[in-house]
Amino acid sequence: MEIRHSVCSLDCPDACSVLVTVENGRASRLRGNPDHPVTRGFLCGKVARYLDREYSPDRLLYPRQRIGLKGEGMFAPISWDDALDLIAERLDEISRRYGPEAILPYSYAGTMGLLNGASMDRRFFHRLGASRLDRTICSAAGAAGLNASLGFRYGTEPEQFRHSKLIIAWGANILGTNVHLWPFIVEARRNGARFYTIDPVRNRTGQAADRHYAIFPGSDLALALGMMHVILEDRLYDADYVSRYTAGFEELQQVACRYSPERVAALTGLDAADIVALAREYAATRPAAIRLNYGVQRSERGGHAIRAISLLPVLTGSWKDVGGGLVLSTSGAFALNRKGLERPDLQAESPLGREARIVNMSQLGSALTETVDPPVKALVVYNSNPAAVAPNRNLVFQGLRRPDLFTVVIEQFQTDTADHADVLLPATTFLEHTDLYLAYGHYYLQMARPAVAPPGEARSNVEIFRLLAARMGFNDPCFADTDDDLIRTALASGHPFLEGIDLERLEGELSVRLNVSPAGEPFLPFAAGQFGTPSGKCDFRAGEFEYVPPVESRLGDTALHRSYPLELISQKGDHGMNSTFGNRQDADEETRVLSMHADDAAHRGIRSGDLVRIFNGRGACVLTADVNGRVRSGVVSAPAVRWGRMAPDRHNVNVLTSERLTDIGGGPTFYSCLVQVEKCPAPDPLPAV
Ligand SMILES: Nc1nc2c(c(=O)[nH]1)N[C@H]1C(S)=C(S)[C@@H](COP(=O)(O)OP(=O)(O)OC[C@H]3O[C@@H](n4cnc5c(=O)[nH]c(N)nc54)[C@H](O)[C@@H]3O)O[C@H]1N2
Ligand SMILES: Nc1nc2c(c(=O)[nH]1)N[C@H]1C(S)=C(S)[C@@H](COP(=O)(O)OP(=O)(O)OC[C@H]3O[C@@H](n4cnc5c(=O)[nH]c(N)nc54)[C@H](O)[C@@H]3O)O[C@H]1N2
Ligand code: SF4
Ligand SMILES: [Mo]
Repeated sequence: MEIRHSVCSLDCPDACSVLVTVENGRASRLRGNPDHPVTRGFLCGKVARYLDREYSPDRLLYPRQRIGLKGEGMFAPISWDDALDLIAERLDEISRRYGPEAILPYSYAGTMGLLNGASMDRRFFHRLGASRLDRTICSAAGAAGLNASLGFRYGTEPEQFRHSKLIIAWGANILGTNVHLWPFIVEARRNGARFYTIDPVRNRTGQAADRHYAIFPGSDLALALGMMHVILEDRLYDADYVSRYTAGFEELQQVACRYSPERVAALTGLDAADIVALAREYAATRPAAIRLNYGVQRSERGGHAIRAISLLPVLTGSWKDVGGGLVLSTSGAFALNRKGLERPDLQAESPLGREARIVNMSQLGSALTETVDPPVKALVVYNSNPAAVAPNRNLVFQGLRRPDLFTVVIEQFQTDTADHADVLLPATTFLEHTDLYLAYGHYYLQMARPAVAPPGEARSNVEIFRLLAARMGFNDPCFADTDDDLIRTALASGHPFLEGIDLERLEGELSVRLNVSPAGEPFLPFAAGQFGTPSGKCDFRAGEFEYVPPVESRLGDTALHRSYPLELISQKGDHGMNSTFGNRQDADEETRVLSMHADDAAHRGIRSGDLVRIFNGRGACVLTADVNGRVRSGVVSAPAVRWGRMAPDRHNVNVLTSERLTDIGGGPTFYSCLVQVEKCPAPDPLPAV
């Protein structure tokens, strides 16, 4: 028996340090590393049971070739050699005939590992001259918002939340999606801190809060401006901090003065008195920390909302306090040598000879059905399940089912997307390959070696793209780089946060804190200004801050709202990881539920347990109603993302979501989605594929 070390690769802020018990080459137990300062000896429920996935009889173990119709999921075996030859041949042919931009990679954060997420794959597509994918589907609007205000994508350390006296979870389901922050919040509350949630859905985190603010979906920008209004009017801001480290204060005052508590109450659905009290308490409590998560920015005004919320701790000078400030992501501190890993310069050597066009991944349906010059003729999917997770799923299906589209899918399981592959290749899990991990919820860089051997003929993404590069005749030496070469390249950015961190040190220590502050001292990123904006000052200039309700909201397009009067939030499920555990029973059960308010259910004759049909102009799906007090009237909520192939009607909520993009950043608007709900006697008949 041996204990090996690994890192959870799932798309989660916590990036846990994992101890793997291995007996006779087989993993028998996973647990959280007790010595890791954020993992602190526990894993979430999903990953504590990861070995059922690792050793599942449903794992894809050998390459396969489609024999049935696209979407039907019928495949025959093919050897690795034949599969790679076939892919190389088809990509080459498509590139010659239509130009290389007719090839589109599609990947997201199935693994957060840098090597298997964004290294050899990027090099391959750059050298090919393929279309570049704008990876917007999760955090693009939030990133744009933070960059506009703070200039950096980092913030308060999770460990410092224990010192806070007021913690606001703003669009953040901490117990579900960031559970390793929770012990620090528990510690703070034990020392007298109050804990509030601002969220249209009262999920487990909201139920555990001292106060819950059930805000209208997508109206956070108005609330942030309303809080500023109060803070400014009551002179509760930190005049010294503001004058030293910010620009555009007068402009902010002019905008905020228009957002009186009464006006904001009408826009957000909160009580004016509550807005005033919240703003005063936030500004007067030291230290006060905001855990902002990505829920806020999945709506039409999400980018500016993030921008405005992240100005609150600037206004109050909360960044000066240990246990103050705000965090949306910490990933910007991992200043790795991305260019070296991804080699965008290889595009110059491609048949295209220039930078390739950019395709927004949040509009995959349109990309596959409408794009011309050239049309997308080949799609290579890895680390993602777009047939389940991308918006306007019916349009995505139209694209994926085009007979002339050549689709390669690299997967661990037979997902909705895998069902549409022409060639399906089996991928390793994080327990089976080497990788380097940043985090978006803490400041520890980690690396992992394989804990167990891959089953069957599964291969890592790095290896697959290395092999494909050789098949295509790409002879740049970078395609022969080993995993260790890639790690060394990634670390060689010269950035002070990475100074003294090399492969040998990582191998020895497994997890290394970035040099964001001297050892033992808290990281206070903006205590003395030092914003990442061109001027170094926080940019208050608020010209674009006028709050206009989302088109798809109760205060948006009136005609649309009349037809589809309910705002759907399809937030993250506790048992899932986007669609990753969609084949597990608990995840499937969770994602088949639609939470409704009693009034909305009653006048539709709906009771808990009834099958309901949710629909709008883009599609319809069947879920089970639960009248549970988690949402206010006019809002419904269904955790995402269900595997369509598990559902009796083969659909999930993404048949309802739209390709409309956020105000800034080009992100998706999953949570600005109007629907109607009706009681349905039976599921829709099975669609023909
Ligand atoms: N268990 C679990 N953990 C996960 C994931 C998962 O699927 N399951 N997914 C991972 C991924 S990919 C990500 S990006 C992170 C995301 O982590 P979070 O951002 O925490 O997750 P979300 O569920 O997208 O949104 C958080 C909360 O925002 C709320 N919300 C929705 N719209 C609004 C709004 O307009 N205003 C406000 N104030 N709140 C709103 C939702 O109801 C939800 O409770 O979690 C990661 N961790
Ligand atoms: N309605 C609705 N839709 C959403 C969201 C929502 O909240 N509501 N959330 C959105 C968000 S925030 C995100 S991030 C996206 C996430 O969407 P995706 O990036 O598609 O994430 P997952 O659904 O987790 O699927 C990841 C896939 O990668 C595979 N995988 C894991 N590791 C590896 C590997 O090493 N190699 C290969 N080849 N494959 C691997 C897994 O088996 C899994 O099928 O979904 C978005 N879609
Ligand atoms: S999903 Fe998140 S909380 Fe769960 S083990 Fe992985 S990193 Fe930790
Ligand atoms: Mo995400």
